[in-house]
Amino acid sequence: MTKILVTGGLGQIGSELTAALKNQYGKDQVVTCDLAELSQVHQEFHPYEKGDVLNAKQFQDILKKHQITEIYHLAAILSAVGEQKPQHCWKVNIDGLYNVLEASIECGVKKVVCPSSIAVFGPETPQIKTPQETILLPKTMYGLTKVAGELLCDYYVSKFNLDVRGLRYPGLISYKTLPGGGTTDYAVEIFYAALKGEKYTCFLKPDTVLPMMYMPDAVRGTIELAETSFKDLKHHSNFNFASMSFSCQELADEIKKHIPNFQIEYVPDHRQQIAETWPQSIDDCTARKEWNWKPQYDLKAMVKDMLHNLKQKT
Ligand code: NAD
Ligand code: AKB
Repeated sequence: MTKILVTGGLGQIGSELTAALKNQYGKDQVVTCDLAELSQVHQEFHPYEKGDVLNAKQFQDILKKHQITEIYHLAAILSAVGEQKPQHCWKVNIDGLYNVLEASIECGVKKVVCPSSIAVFGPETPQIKTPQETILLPKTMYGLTKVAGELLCDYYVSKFNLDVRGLRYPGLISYKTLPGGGTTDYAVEIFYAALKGEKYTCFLKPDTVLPMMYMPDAVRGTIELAETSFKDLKHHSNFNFASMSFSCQELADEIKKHIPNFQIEYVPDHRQQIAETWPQSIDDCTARKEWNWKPQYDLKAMVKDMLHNLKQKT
């Protein structure tokens, strides 16, 4: 029987992926793991284990206790925080991943899903319709942990026959949990300000274009990749994954169609430099071919749905 562990399960993606996996596999079949104390964690995330992926022994004990067969490994440090704390970013994203992969072999885990990011690309990469196979020369600590992470995951596939899969997520937009310190976080924060009637100060320039995706597409795509037969996959840990691209100005203009008084100003900070090293759009034809990936939300549909759901929440 499938028994799933979601590391980093209280984060922006984990909090939504956990719910989707519980719907699919059963409430008790999905264990959430994160740094928070059990007493601080809402019932919807139970069964829950407080666990640090840097503690290899503790992590193995969790796998054994729950007889885990699949892991969605989401515990990580994102790009903006990673530039503030590069050593910690390396530790969590590389040592943490290594512990998860080693523990998976030791404890007989059958499948590991581990996200990568568009942060694997750098300024030398073609920025428009970035191909699947291309130059990977990131300039951030986060980006280089993601390149090394992809290579490490693929090594465990070929060397140890461990089934490891991963996608290069673009910036993800969601209403349930706030993002955890990335360069694309503006595309979530902007909605909160707009609905509060506040002027939003955007930390990127108005014409900065980045690849983005709405969370329902990201969650569905992740589960679809996880459920594809291993024999149908030629790639494993590094699928380009895309749906929409827009500039900060284009997002603000779309929000203004619903909230005409919405105001925005642009005060670029250190995150502008990171954004400028990333692609503007992604070619995901390999994901479309190998596991039939197809997004459902474009900018217009995403903005309408975000505003609708955030209004219910606030
Ligand atoms: P997040 O920051 O929202 O959540 C990460 C979670 O990991 C947090 O809840 C945090 O408490 C936990 N964590 C941190 N250090 C830990 C440790 N040592 N042990 C256990 N847990 C720890 O991140 P997210 O946005 O949900 O990202 C999940 C994955 O997806 C990451 O690998 C990230 O690089 C990738 N990704 C996310 C995006 C995005 O836009 N959200 C885009 C590209 C890739
Ligand atoms: C970040 O901005 O760090 C993430 C990512 C694209 O990996 N959202």
